[in-house]
Amino acid sequence: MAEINDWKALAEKEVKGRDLTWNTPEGIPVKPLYTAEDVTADPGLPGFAPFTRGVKASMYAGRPWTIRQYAGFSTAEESNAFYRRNLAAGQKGLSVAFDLATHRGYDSDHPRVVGDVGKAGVAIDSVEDMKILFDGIPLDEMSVSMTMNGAVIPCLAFYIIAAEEQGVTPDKLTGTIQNDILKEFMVRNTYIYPPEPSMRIISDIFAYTADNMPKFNSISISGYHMQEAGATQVQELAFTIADGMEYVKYGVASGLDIDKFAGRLSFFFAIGMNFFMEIAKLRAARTLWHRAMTQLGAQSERSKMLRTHCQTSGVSLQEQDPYNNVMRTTIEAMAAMLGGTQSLHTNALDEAIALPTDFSARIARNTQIVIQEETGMCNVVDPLGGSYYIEALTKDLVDKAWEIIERVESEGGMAKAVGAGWPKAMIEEAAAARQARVDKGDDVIVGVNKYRLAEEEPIETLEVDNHKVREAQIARIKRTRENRDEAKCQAALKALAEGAKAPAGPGANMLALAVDAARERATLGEISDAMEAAFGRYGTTPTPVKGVYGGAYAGDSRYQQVLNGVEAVTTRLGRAPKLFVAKMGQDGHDRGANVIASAFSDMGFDVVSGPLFQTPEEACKMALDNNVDAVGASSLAAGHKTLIPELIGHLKEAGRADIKVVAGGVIPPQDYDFLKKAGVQGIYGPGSNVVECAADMLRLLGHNMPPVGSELESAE
Ligand code: MLC
Ligand code: 5AD
Repeated sequence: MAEINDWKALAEKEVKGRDLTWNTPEGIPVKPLYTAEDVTADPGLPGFAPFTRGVKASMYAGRPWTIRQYAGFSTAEESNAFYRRNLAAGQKGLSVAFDLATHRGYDSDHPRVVGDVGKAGVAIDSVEDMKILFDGIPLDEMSVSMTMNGAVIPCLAFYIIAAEEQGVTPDKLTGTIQNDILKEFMVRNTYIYPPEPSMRIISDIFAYTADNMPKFNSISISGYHMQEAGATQVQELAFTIADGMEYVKYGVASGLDIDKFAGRLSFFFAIGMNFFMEIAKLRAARTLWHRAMTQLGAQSERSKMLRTHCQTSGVSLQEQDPYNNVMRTTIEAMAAMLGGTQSLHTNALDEAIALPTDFSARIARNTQIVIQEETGMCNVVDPLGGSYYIEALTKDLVDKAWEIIERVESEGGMAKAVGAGWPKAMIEEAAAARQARVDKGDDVIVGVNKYRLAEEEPIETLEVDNHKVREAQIARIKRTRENRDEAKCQAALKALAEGAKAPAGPGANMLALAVDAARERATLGEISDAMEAAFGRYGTTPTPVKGVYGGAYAGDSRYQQVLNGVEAVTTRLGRAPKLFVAKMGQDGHDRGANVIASAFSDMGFDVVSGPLFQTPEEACKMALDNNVDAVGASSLAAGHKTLIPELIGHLKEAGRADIKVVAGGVIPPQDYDFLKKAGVQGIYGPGSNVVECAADMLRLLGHNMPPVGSELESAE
């Protein structure tokens, strides 16, 4: 029989000595062949510790994963109708997407959220909306996930009361609340309060659900958003497990018995295009959590069992040639199920353009149904168990992630690390490096940086009439306030405000007090304000990384042309051209804004990064105060048609129509004309090459930028 050295010799001969090792972004050298020698330990059996091969003995052969599509838009009525259509067509569990106003604790009538109401999710202002959202959906039968972190207290309270008024007691509720604030401070940015009180809220929810809602998952510890923000799989794994450990430590410190709440902690991971790495990641996550929980003193095996939801990767999907996204999502869905997920959302093909339509949602849902019902893939548990490559990769990921977890632990845990900022910086570096690889064509994206179509047919997308939704919501808030017993409502809000000022403890459980206020029809904004009075509101300014993007481009001729261009403009102006990267509205997706800020700064622009959540007026003021040449408005949550024209209006009023405004992010091509008429001078969707964006910016600033592919040299 041939030996490994024989194989090596033969393979080397075939490729004439070329090194076939693939160095992944996680820093894992992947060899072209794995053999029994690479497998150092038996992974055990599914249903048994450390659950590497799955949390259930029978896995999908016994019960397939839950098809749980994340959705929500416009009003509660429209989202309810959408849910019902999807359930009738084979979806199994619900998952609510709230709009950004709701996430950030503002009622729909608040002046800061004019562009956000009903846009990226459903608007929920009080228990009245929550009741409509689940109208005709029995909450003792349907498991419901709610992605809510900032305004977690009012939303969970509304849910409990909506169920109560359906005649369903809390002990019957099954589902999950995201309730994961640490990753909000790191990457997702829909926090409201500072870290300390935010962690208290989480412990309060653990305590309340452990006592009253034993079937409800009290948290969904999420790595998803880290990968979306650019994290490698090792970073996603490490920081998510470390976040979980931190929550457990807080729960224990607040007086809870670890085994009383740990069995209801759940997880959430992204599944991107690195197929085998993603499968191994889920296996590694289960192994790591078992190790971590053993270390933290859990006794029950249930407490050490990592159960997870997965979502295919949003950032892996493209605006260009969008039907390719169906294939991408299929590959990712297969990785999630081969990794052993409990629940799955598959993204729609129009991900990079707008929210799903009935059509795109159907294809996304059917991707899972086809795998479950047509392929026979569910009949065998952990079918890749024992694959030399998968087992070796699982171990590599466990080891690499554990190194980072040990660093976090040695520095006092994840809350401290988040405060210190290094995990976020690490993720942003990985994001800038990825962007450079894509822009240079080292990482191929079909239809974007390779095989790009000369012309694209527009596809039909969902549009939400934000003004109409806002008016309807405002009318319902008014009716709710008119019909409630004002004295009772105010008394409940007062008790909540006092509880927030008091030290944490059984009489001051935020969720218990908010449930009382929700029953009296207090609104989301009122409940949030009552807590804000004690806790304050949190805000930060981004600090983009430097040198990573530029470093990857050393020696590239087109990049050099841009550097020359920036130099020429600098000489002409007597200072570097100044770009203000603005984030307006309640949209906290800042990967794009940070990547642009890093890359432009590496190219020699003077970049001002605005804080998150500005109003157009505040953004205008910042542009004027800094005397910038251009504003780049980054928008990923559909507020662009309201917010960007308003900004341009304010600049004009201030007599500074000369300041150029460009826009980037998730902007449907159908909106380009509208924005251009409003004065936007450049629009950059997902998949835009950042070096070419900079070249365009130089043109806007009056520089005669040579076309792509021309000789190096440029004249001002
Ligand atoms: C499962 N069960 C079995 C079985 N398989 N019993 C016997 N044999 C088998 N083979 C049992 C389970 O033990 C469980 O009961 C019950 O069936 C349900 O199964 P589950 O596996 O727990 O599934 P589910 O209820 O769907 O819960 C999955 C979860 C949960 C634990 C991961 O937390 C969840 O649904 N999360 C979804 C989170 C989500 O949708 N997030 C969206 C984020 S979007 P028991 O009694 O053991 O519980 C987002 C985007 C953004 O964040 O940024 O806006
Ligand atoms: N409806 C459906 N999917 C949504 N997502 C976010 N909001 C919604 C919504 N309202 C999905 C997208 C996005 C990810 C964070 O969640 O896939 O990339």
